[in-house]
Amino acid sequence: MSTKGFIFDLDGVIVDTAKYHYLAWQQLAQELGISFTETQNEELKGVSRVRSLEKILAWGGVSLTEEEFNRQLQKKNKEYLTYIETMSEDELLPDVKRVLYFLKEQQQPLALGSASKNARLILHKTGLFELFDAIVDGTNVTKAKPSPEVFMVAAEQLGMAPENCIVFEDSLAGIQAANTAKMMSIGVGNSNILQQANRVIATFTELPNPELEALIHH
Ligand code: B16
Ligand code: MG
Repeated sequence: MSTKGFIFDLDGVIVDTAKYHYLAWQQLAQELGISFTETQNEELKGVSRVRSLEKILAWGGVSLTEEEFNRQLQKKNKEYLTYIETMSEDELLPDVKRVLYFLKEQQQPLALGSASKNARLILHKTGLFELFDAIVDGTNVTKAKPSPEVFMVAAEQLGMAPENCIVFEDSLAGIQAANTAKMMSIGVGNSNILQQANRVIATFTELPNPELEALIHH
């Protein structure tokens, strides 16, 4: 039996939480008198919470004491969690459920590789938690993407060699992380942004079951 380790990013691949991150960061930016656009929000995709705040402050030319910085981080997450609280499986991106259940049926090991510290909560809310054999998130790793750490730890937890892992990612930093880890990278989203990926799909709808089978036997 052929086996691959399938590693999924969370935000932008399984669910679209970027819109909630944006709303929460926007509220914070407004309170600090920083204007912050949706284009700038693109640059925060796949970026850790701490690094995101550093970037927003730099855009606004604002500096904060360490205490205030941490207070703002907590406030942002509290606001973000108010959106996550009402999430359900209705918010899964197109065909995510089909892909995960098909791979599970084919006895393929599944891992999550996300920068988010809220990943487990989101998986519970969307009913996917039990499907994953390994969950590696912002609470488990020290180096952010494009470091390959998150995906290397995921492969290790699955007991799979990196060359036999396939990563689904929506951010350029995540694609670079997968490439550095010597894994197959599949970009989910805009092919202009994700040019460095081995392959790009707009959504999982472009990956019907026979193609998933082909990836398993690749
Ligand atoms: P949290 P991913 C990332 O998730 C998001 O893309 C990014 O915008 C966010 O800042 C980061 O998680 C940290 O999230 O504040 O929940 O810890 O794409 O790596 O799944
Ligand atoms: Mg992402």
